Amino acid sequence: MTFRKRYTGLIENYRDRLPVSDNTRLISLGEGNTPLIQLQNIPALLDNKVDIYVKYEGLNPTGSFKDRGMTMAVTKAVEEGAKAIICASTGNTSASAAAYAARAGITAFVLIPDGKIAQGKLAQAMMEGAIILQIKGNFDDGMRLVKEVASHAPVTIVNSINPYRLQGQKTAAFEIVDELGRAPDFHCLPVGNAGNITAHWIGYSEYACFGENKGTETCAYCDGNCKFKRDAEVDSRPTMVGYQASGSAPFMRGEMVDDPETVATAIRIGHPQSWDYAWKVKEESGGWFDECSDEEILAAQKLLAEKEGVFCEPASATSLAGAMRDINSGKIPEGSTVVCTLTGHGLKDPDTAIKQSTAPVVKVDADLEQVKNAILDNM
Ligand code: AN7
Repeated sequence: MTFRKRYTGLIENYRDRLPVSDNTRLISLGEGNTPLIQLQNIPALLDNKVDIYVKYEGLNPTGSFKDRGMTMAVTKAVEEGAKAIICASTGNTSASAAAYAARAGITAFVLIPDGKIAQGKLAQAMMEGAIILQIKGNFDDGMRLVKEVASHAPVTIVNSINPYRLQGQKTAAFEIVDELGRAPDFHCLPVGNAGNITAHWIGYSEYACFGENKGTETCAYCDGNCKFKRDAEVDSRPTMVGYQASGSAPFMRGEMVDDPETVATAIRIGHPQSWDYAWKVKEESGGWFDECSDEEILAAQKLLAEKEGVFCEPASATSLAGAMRDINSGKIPEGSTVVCTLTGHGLKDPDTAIKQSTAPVVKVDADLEQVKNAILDNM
């Protein structure tokens, strides 16, 4: 009997493209390798015909894409002798940091905004033994404090300003290209700090610039000295599209936003940390930013769950909400292959889901006749 090789995480899988050595102790929970699901029912509802795939990052070990960056950041922190890590977070980063710190046997300090974090994320950080500092302020206040305190205390910052985070997260682009055999035409993401859109662009760029210096003039990250091998024949990169929630859309305003507000608490961020990188991604890829209202975001979240059985958190649905609008308008043209990243799992934020749900809850006695009638009435 032969066994399929056990999948042991993205560092092991893309080892030659990540900054680890043979002696590095890998702090991994088997992250990455998430499903790229082709939508079957939603495209038929749109005005123009396109192929849409969703990269379901909610199926990472702690339920969000943050695990890709965290396995790298915590692996390097431990290698460099850190005993504690710290982050500010709208929720997912704290859940991920707590888990990887637990795995490594070090301490995680997480700064979260008072009352504006989804229940699932808080539950995770608490169970995983993080020390939670709930601040009277928003994510941006937390981020400022984290940067300040790190020069006064022996803690390693694991927010996406830690360059290892983006290195880990770039592997999502590798996985997509490995599966499709090419880069998609458009890649749509929700944007908060803009770390993830930047990481994807790094990944696509590395894959497009390959082998014997094919396509070197398009790659800004390797100085034309790509040394890697890859399977897929890729010499193209997608157009990158970043969508923000209207109430916290600094990239649309062209300046920082001081009081960000949105139901999508994960992206309630007014001072993005990867501001300059993200503008560069937009320019280099010929892409754009746009914004979605809270109503559009929640409608897309619900549509995805109802029509495809894929449950993501509100922030994640921003990618699909924006993409659907741009497909209908033709800005994303007919015939395109589109990937939307679903950054986090729907179970992260049960309160928002239940609040907007219109699913009929039929109350019946524990009685065969009543159950039967309820079924026949609702067929
Ligand atoms: C589900 O957890 O910033 O543009 O502190 O959790 O790379 O910031 C979360 C961000 C999108 C935005 N979707 O990604 C945090 C945090 C979900 C998220 C984003 C986040 P970036």
